[in-house]
This record gives sequence, structure tokens and C-alpha cells, in this order.
Amino acid sequence: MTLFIRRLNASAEDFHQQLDSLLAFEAALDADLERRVQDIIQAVRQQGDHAVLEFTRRFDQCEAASMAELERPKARLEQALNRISPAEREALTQAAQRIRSYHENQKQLSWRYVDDDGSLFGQQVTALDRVGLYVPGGKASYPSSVLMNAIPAKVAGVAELIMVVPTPRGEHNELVFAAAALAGVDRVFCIGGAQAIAALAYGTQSIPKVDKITGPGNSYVASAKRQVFGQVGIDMIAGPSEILVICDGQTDPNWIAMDLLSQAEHDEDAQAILLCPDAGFLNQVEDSLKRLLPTLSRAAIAKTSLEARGALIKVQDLSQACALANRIAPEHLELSLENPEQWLPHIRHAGAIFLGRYTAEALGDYIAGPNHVLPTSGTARFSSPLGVYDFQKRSSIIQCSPTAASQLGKLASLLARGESLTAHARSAEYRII
Ligand code: HSO
Ligand code: ZN
Repeated sequence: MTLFIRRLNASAEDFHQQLDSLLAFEAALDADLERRVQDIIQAVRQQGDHAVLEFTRRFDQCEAASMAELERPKARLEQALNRISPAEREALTQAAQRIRSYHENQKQLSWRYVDDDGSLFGQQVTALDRVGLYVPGGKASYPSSVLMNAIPAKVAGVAELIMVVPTPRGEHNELVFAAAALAGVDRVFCIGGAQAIAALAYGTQSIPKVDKITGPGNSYVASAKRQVFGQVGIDMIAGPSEILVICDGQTDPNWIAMDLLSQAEHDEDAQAILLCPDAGFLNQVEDSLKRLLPTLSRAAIAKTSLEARGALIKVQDLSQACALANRIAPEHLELSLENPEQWLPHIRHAGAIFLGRYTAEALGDYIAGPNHVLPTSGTARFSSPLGVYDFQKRSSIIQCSPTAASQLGKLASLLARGESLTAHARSAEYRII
């Protein structure tokens, strides 16, 4: 298998234009698809279960007379845990435990303080009541993503977690059910697509309406999530997976090549980039990529991704590499360096940072503990990994003492009159003593 991977030099005059065009990625907006999704949402709002059953018949070739037939009770999820191999059960269990322990640290706590005049102010943190978790069917159906979405919700204290997963022609993934059991998912419906998102957002006779929907999906699901946003909360709309590796040239080139391939194999639009000051090492990694690529189960996808959006970039030094990392703001950043801690303070924008030669990104995808739902397409400049805080919200707490009501009332009244809001002013004035 041949492979043409882009080689760039960060000192070249036109490097920044080249980098810009390499990073440019916009999911094509398809007006036709948006309209079809809008119609599906409308039908589900009007006809509830009936519409969901009809779309499930049409799109998933799944016949069901009632929604109850598409629900998988908890006992069925527990059964999945017994059907998978003991080794798989052990790996999933350990992953769930590690993800849970990590996320326990993210819980936001309520806080309050009392002023000198006896007034109390604070913030009360509560969990969302009910959350919907979308899990794709078919090839992109990742049990690891079930854990990564469901566990933080449960750690936050979400009372009811409802998972939807399409089962085209009745095909399902036993590992997905097993992961749902381990993560504490409360109810599972075998539905998918825009109709499942609409059902969660608006509720039907059988499917309870949720407050927020998280989880990845195809373009129909992404469009439906965008369209129901506001009615419910949503997580980020994830773009293709990305990895940026900064290496000093001292790591085994096969390791680096496989790390790049591990994200390239996700999909044709995935992006894998290596930055290294040593041109000889870049040659070695290129050789490794060529040798290892044909041995992969998803070689064709990885090849397309590397050729379309991959790059091996020669940098001047590690400082320049860090500056470029901040500009790219990658989803995953590996610092495959002798002393990664030394470089960490230079990194400001990345979804997850993997320190040292032994920390393969794949470990973070499955088992390390941190979340693998991360900001993509440069959004790490302003957003963060999925976490417990995404399933919590805050209410402000205010309790004025009579003294404070009197003192603050005078000021509030003045400000209210400046806005010509006399009821506001008088409401404050009533309490002045
Ligand atoms: N690397 C993906 C997550 C994943 N990897 C799931 C394997 N399975 C997030 O970008
Ligand atoms: Zn991955």
C-alpha cells in the first residue's frame, strides 16, 4: 500500500498558509438534510410514539408494534454483562471504576458566605433531573463512549439517564448494553436518528422528556441536536478526531506512527500531525507509517485520513512546537519528550495532554480515567472535556438582612429610577427602615 503523507517545514515562508489550509475543516451544511430532520422532529412532536415507530421501521428496518417492544429492561442489560467474555467484563469494569474515580474529583460544590451585616450569599449546585444519551449504531457504536458519557452524569447525581441506540435490522452490540449496565444507565430504547433526538427532547407517550442530550451521532443526529437546542441542553457537536504529537526524536518511531494511525483510523476526516525538530526522525516515522498501515483493519480509512489531512512537520525547536500546538488547539496532544513536565506550562490550548513516551492516546480513549469526549476543531481554545460539571447547574442564593435591605434598597431604588422602572424602585423602597 502506498502512502503520500505531507511533509512541511515550519521555517518555510509559506508555512502558515499551508498550516491554515491543513487545519481548515467545516462540516458541509446540507440544507436538504436540515429540512428532512425538521420534518422528522415535527412528526415526532405531533404524533409521539406512532411517528418514532414508523421512522424506526423505515430507517432501521425494525418492526415493533409498540415502544415497549423497543425498550430493553435493566435485566437485559445485566444479562449482557454475563454474555460478554470474562476478560471483556473485567476490562470494562476496570475502565468504569477508573473513569468514576477520576470524575469524582470534578464535582462542583455549593458555597456560601455571610456578610458583616448578616446577609448571606452563595451558589447552590444541583444535578440535572433527566439526561438522554445518544449512542450510534453500527460501526461507530463504542462501548467506551457509553462509559465516558454516562459515568459523569451519574457522578453528578442525575436521577434518570435514558440511553437510545439504534439497532438496524435488529443488530445490536452486546458490549454497549454491558457498558450501560456498568455505568448505571436507567432505561434503554432501541431507537436512533433524528427521531430519537426528537423523542428525548419533546417526550412521547412512552419516552420521558429529558433536560439535556449528550453523545455523538451521524449528520442527522448532529442536525437534530442543533435543532432541539434551547428546548433541551446539548453537549458539543463533535468534529472528526485529532491527534497532535510533539516528539523530540527519541521515542521509538513505530510507537509514534501507531499513535498517529490510532486517530487516523477513526474516520477519513480525522487529523494526525507530528511535530519534531529532527528531520531524520520524521523520515523514520514516515517509513513506519508505510510499513504499519497495511497491517490495520481500517487501513483504507487511515490512509485517506493521513493523505487528506495528516502531516509530518519539521520544527526549529520544541518552543516552536508548543507555539504551534497552541495555534492548532488539538483535541489530543502527546508530549513524547524526555521531560514533558517542563513543557506543560507552555501548552495552553488542547483538549487532553498526554505526558511522556509511555502515555499512548489510546490509553486515554479507554482506561486511564479522564474523559475521551473532548473539544475538536480548535474549540479547545474556549471549551473543555465533557465532565461532571456538564451535568450540574448552579443557582444563586441571596438572603438580605433587614440592615442590608435598607442600605442596598436606597441604591437599588436609585438605579431602578434611572431605568424608569418604578415598581422595582418601590419594591426596594418598601424595605428601607
Ligand atoms: N478517540 C476518540 C474516542 C474513542 N477512541 C472511542 C476509541 N474509541 C475521541 O476522539
Ligand atoms: Zn480514539
